[in-house]
Amino acid sequence: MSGDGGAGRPIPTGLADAVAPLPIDGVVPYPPEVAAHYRAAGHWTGATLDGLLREAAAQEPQQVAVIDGERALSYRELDELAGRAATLLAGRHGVARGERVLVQLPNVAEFVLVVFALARLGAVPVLTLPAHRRSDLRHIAQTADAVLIVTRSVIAGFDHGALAREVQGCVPSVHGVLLVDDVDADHAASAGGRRGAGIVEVVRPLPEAPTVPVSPADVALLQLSGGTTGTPKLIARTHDDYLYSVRESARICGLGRHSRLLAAMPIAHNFTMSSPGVLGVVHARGTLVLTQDPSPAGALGLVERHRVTIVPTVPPLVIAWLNSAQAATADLTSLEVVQVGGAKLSRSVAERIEPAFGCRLQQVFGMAEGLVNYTRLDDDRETVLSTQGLRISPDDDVLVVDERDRPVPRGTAGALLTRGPYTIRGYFRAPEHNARAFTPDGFYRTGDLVVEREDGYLTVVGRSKDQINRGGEKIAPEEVENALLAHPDVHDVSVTGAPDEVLGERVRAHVVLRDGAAPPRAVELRRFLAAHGLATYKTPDVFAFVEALPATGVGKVDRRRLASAPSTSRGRA
Ligand code: OOB
Repeated sequence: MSGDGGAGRPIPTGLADAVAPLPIDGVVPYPPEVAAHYRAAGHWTGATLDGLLREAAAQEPQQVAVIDGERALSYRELDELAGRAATLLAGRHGVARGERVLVQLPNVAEFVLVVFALARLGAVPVLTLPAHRRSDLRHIAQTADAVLIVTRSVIAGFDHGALAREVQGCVPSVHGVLLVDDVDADHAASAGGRRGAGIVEVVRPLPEAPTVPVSPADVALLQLSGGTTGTPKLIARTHDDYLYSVRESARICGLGRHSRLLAAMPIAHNFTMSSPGVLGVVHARGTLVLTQDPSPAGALGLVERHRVTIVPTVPPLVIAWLNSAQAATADLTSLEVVQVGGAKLSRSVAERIEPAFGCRLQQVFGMAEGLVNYTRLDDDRETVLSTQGLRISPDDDVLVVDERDRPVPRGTAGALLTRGPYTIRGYFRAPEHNARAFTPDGFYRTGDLVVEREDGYLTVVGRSKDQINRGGEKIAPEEVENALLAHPDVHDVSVTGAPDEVLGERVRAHVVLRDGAAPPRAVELRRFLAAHGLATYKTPDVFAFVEALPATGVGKVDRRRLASAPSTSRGRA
């Protein structure tokens, strides 16, 4: 290990220079005395996202940071490229400290590069999923006042360049689109740029941008909430709070320099980013293996090829791997931990994981809003199979309450409320929603029903929020209903979850047609919803045409009755 980072550069401390936090309107701050406690307790260390990479590059310049297909980037290369990409972002797109940039990228090295390039400028990535479409993106870009959209021309056969331009066209704050695989698409004529050149190639000759000093209390990135209303909510995570959860997650999951984490789930998701995920790997100076192909052959093939040690999954993904031929044939001896989270893992599936993969199972119950629970690697078998783990921090306040917010006895099911050193105090620019989603003393109402053991371990037993969890993908019924109501033949609609063995839940739409309208075919309705800009994963799996929607005593739609109704209708046609 070289003392000067191997490049004559001083070793950065990872600690932000003392600059005042940037007030970003709409961020709900931690109360000052609470923040002081988190600092005094050593949870908040003053480290920043940029410092995280700088330090890794200084201490382990040669270590491979990212493997993406046949490409590999060392920590030094990643750090230098991030600095050069920052020069491009600042110089050509005018991106400055505190500004929000919408990032929509698949699991490719450019995602990591762009996130760290933005961090160098003190700019704020807004992490969207490739599956998001116009309706979500427009709302997110508007709420965040995003100045730029960074994406790729095509992801999984879909024209994201066109989508980004469409969003740019309807959101005035967005003044540019940067395609990482065709950087000069916008500038081909004016600047004489060459079409089709990727960001790595284009930025190579550029000088590295210096680090823009930020405050560790600044927003590091914006995550998306699964949402329970018609529009997604934005979650502003600060450097201090996010990196605390990252460091502790890396420790709890046993990450070290030897660790190789396979990102087969969407990389922008909070689980893949921080639990311990991408950032945990950088913290531990391990290696990140990226793939856009989560199939058993693709993913388990990479485990074998790159000697992967840890892999985050959601239940349907791990079920597909368990049921595959590769589970028996691939050499999985390098695996130490298979993490499963995002949705409830059934006991029967949980029991199969350790024998099939020859490694530890770790259950992860987390949320982009903050709180993450893990079963620990040395927990007994019963705990690992039957609980969703224990909170990260002794300062995570966990309350299990009845419908009047009174604590229930241990061992009794109740609603989970939480606050703590890495849990937000309110969504970004959503004061009305915050009044409902947070208690007056700052607890987040998770909407999850849990049972807490004497020792603090939680088991998720249900949900009180209006949300569908489709194998870890979160869907707000209201958003799907609003989209369907725009259809000329639809008079009324209610969207619920329907039980599914693999996904946990599927999306079912109960549709009342206008008088005289013939039931449209499921494919037509799906096409309509796609044209409406609804994300594909939110599109109903099943449409049920009903005469009327059942009502509760107070005249609201009786979702519970609908949810338990047998499935009578058209599936994915
Ligand atoms: C993770 O984050 P989100 O924001 O996509 O979703 C959070 C919600 C939780 O409130 C809960 O309803 C559900 O997803 N959930 C689980 C679960 N993990 C998450 N429900 C049952 N069992 C589990 N193990 O999903 C997320 C964020 C960080 C790490 C892991 C997952």
